[in-house]
Amino acid sequence: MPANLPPAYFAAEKEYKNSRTTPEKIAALEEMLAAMPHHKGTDKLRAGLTRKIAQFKEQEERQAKSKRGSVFSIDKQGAAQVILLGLPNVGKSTILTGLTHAHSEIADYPYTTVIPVIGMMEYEDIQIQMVDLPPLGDDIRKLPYYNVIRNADLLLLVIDGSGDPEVDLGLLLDELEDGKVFSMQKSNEELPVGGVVKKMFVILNKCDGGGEDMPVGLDSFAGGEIRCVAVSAKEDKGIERIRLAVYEAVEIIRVYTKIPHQKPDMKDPYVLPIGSTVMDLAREIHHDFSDSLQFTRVWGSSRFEGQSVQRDFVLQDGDVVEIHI
Ligand SMILES: Nc1nc2c(ncn2[C@@H]2O[C@H](COP(=O)(O)OP(=O)(O)OP(=O)(O)O)[C@@H](O)[C@H]2O)c(=O)[nH]1
Ligand SMILES: [Mg+2]
Repeated sequence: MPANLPPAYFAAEKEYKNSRTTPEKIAALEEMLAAMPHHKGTDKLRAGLTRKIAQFKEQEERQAKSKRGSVFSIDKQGAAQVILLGLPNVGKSTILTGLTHAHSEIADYPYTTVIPVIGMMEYEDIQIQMVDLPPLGDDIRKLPYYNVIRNADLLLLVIDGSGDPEVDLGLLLDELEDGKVFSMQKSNEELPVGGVVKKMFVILNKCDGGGEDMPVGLDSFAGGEIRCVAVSAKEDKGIERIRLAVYEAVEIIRVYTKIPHQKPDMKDPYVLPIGSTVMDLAREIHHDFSDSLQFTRVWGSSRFEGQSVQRDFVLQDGDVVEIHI
């Protein structure tokens, strides 16, 4: 029996052929199905379309699932990766918004942030990656949440300063310990199998109305175990202290390079861990450089400007280096 298909069917079929994405394909197939008259001659065609729609929907679901997983695998960018984490509603997203140009939804109800939100924080001439994580909650270990935490260079534990900070910090540290993540105080001998030690400090948020009297910078907190920065993200107070404290805590230096007889490039510094040597810098610039390195001159931390230094010379933040190969 002939199918006798109407023009609307062929228009939808054309749309289907031109469609690129899975949702577009599903929409076009559904239009084809809707335009198809109901009679014996179309039964086979109808069954075929229904099957195709089901296959594409399955594919769409698979794609959505893999996307949900991948939001928790965050490539490092910039000089360091820093994670904002804490209990719900403590102001993590407000802090991210204050420190970066990123937009993270802020609301007065808990569990607002559902996937990590990433922003870049400027510190003088470098950029540091900040990640606003969904709050710690009951089902957190089901998520690949701890992969993000274990991979980070620094954790910022955000605590509500208007509540009971000591109790909340205890909860947070217990939660992290359950995920085998420990603060620097844990010595290596005490570490359980699979345990990692992370640099971390506390941001005591919601210290509103502090003005100039607000506790200055990094006061000791929780028995002096973990350093603390008091801020009011809502009133935009203390945010600059976070910037500086993060820079200090990630323990990096910026080193500038110069070509002989030219002015140094003071724009894009090389970022290296504290304690790095001239040799480490040479390797960072190009892996072959370390073999062919002849001599190096340094301006800044060496005793004489432009002094020639050895390969194992330990560089300082702000040094200008001229490498001769
Ligand atoms: N009083 C006061 N309120 C603040 C401060 N910082 C943030 N808030 C408020 O606290 C509420 C929660 O802020 P968010 O930034 O969404 O908190 P969050 O930790 O990201 O919340 P979740 O994503 O749900 O975990 C909002 O109503 C903010 O306006 C602050 O310094 N003082
Ligand atoms: Mg949030």
